[in-house]
Amino acid sequence: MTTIESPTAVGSGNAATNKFKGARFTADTSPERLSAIATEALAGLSALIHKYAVTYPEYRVLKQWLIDVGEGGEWPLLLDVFVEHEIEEVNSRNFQGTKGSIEGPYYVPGAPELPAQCTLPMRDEDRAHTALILRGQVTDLDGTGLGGAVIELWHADDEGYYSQFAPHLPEWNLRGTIVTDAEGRYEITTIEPAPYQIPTDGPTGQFIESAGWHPWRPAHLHLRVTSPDKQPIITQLYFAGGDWIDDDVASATKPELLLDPQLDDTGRKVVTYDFALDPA
Ligand code: MBD
Ligand code: FE
Repeated sequence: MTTIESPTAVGSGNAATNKFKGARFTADTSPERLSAIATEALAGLSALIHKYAVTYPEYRVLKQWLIDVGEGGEWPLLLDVFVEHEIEEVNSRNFQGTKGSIEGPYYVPGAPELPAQCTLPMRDEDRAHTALILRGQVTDLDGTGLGGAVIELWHADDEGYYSQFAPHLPEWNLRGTIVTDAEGRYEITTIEPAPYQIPTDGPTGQFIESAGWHPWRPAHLHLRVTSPDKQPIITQLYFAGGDWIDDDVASATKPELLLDPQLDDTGRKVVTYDFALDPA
C-alpha cells in the first residue's frame, strides 16, 4: 500500500517560496525613489499605529505572525492575495488589449508543449468531471491572427489543488503550453476548477479567520499569452454566476474576464474567448 501525503499550508507555501527564490529578481530603482516610497510606507504605518494606539501585545503578536509567515513559506501567498492586484492595476493602465489579472503564487514555466487543439494533462479522476472546452483566437489590436502565439494555461483541479503545490498530483497536471495554429486559433479541453480556499492551517488563513474575513477565490483559469513583439498578457478567466465572483479575497476579478460556458449536445461545456495583445 502506498501512503499519499495530504496537502498542507506549509507544503504549498514552501513550494511557492522555493520556486520564487529560484529566480533572483532585480529592479532599477534609484536611491531617491526607494527613499520616497519607504518614507511614505513608514509614515502610513506610523499614522495607523497612532490612530489605533497599537498596544505592545499587538506589536508582539504582529512580530510573531510575520516570523510565522516566513517560516510557513507564505510570503508569495500573502503578497499575491493582498497586494498584487494593485501592482497589476497601475501597470496595465495604458493597455488597450485583453485585460490582465494577477499571476498569483502558482505559475510554473515550462509546462508540456501542446498543439493548438489539445487536452491538458489530467488524471482519470479529473477526466471524470464535465469537460470544459476553451477555444478562441489570439490577435493583435487590429484583429489579425497571431499564428504561433503561446498560451500557458494552469489551474486548480476539482478540489482546488494546483500541481507542484500539492504532493499527491502529477507534476504537470492541468498545466500546458499551447501553440496557436497559423491563424492564432486554439481549442483546449480541460475541466472546470473548483473555487480556491486559502489554506486554513497556515498564518495567512489564521489571519483571515481572526479578522472575520473569508478565505475564498472564485474558480479561475490562469493564462499567460505571448507572441513576438507583443506585450505579454498574464490574466485569469472566471465563471459567470460562480461563488465568490463579486467577493474575491484577492480582489482580482474584472467583468471583462467572465466566461459563460454552454453545454453542447455531447455533454461538454464550451466557451469562446479571444485574446488581443498590445504591441510591445
Ligand atoms: C491562487 O490560486 C491564486 O490565483 C492567487 C492569486 C492567490 C492564491 C491562490
Ligand atoms: Fe489561482
